[in-house]
Amino acid sequence: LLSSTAVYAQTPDLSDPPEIEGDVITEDLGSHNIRVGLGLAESSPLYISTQYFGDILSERTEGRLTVDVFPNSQLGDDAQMMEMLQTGTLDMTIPSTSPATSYVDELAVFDLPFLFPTREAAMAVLESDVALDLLDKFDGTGIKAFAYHENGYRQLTNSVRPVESPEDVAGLDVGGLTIRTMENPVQLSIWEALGANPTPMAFGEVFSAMEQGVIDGQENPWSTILTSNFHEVQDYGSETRHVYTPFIIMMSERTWDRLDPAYQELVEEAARAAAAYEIQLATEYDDWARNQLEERGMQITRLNDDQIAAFQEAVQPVYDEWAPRIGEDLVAEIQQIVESTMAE
Ligand code: KDG
Repeated sequence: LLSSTAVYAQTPDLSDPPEIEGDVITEDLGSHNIRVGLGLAESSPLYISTQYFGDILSERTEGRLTVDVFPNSQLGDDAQMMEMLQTGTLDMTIPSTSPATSYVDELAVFDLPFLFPTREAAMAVLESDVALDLLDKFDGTGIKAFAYHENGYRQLTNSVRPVESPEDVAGLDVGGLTIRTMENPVQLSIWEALGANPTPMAFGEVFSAMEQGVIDGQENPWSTILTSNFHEVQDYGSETRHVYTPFIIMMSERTWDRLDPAYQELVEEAARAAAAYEIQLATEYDDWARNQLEERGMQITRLNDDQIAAFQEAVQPVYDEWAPRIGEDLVAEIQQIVESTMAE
């Protein structure tokens, strides 16, 4: 396992982790090694911030709490790792909200396309009581959810053709692109509405499915596309920004129950600090990753407002179908927060 300093050195343009502050717990309240499984790679902002989470715990407990991070879906995919939290065979994971909707239906609000016109709007929502209350809904599932991280704006890549419009996705005469989606019904609806052949699949299988030509493309933030080396098997990218989904940092209730209350408090605090740091890293990483991808040969299409509007219009049926199921009130509350940031 790489140390956080070594990990950090891989991406020189990113901010250093904030100074670790707060009291050190000198009393021996037991020793625990916390295993965290991630889907993403070592160079991802998520991995770097999870190392920072571990550094906080270890520094503030004189090494009695330690964290080992297992990246690259090596312990399982998001769905499997959440099940492992329930059974207590894994301590922590940080999945996308999309597969977590099988525990908390309402999290599907984040799957709605073009919900956040700006990152500021997304931040205002993630910090709001409306969003934080959704984390409490994990109560009773065997999982304890602490905070949102940023996954970010998702962009489309494929190996077949440049995409500037929904018609390019649907491929009118030649047939729709086969696009891997996250395992979530709203994501499926989005790509159906765009005329693609959507194929839900766990993240860990995406690279080889693209390499073998089982799928034409996928969609993820630039940082994930870069750190998972998708550019090696994808020639075209489009800056669609069609969905903004967060990650959730979560722990097995069984692990949580074994921790002394003072450690529990520290874990919660460290999770929030790691989330804040990750959001900063992810924001910094986004443009940098896109430029890196271009330097490495990916042809990236920027879309103007009219082109984005065409995608927005094409996915309108997704709102009609899903807003009532997710809850009209919740969707409206989130949209209100978004609008309040746009009015400023
Ligand atoms: O650890 C996070 C990943 O497992 C996953 O959630 C990444 O956005 C993702 C995807 O496309 O599945």
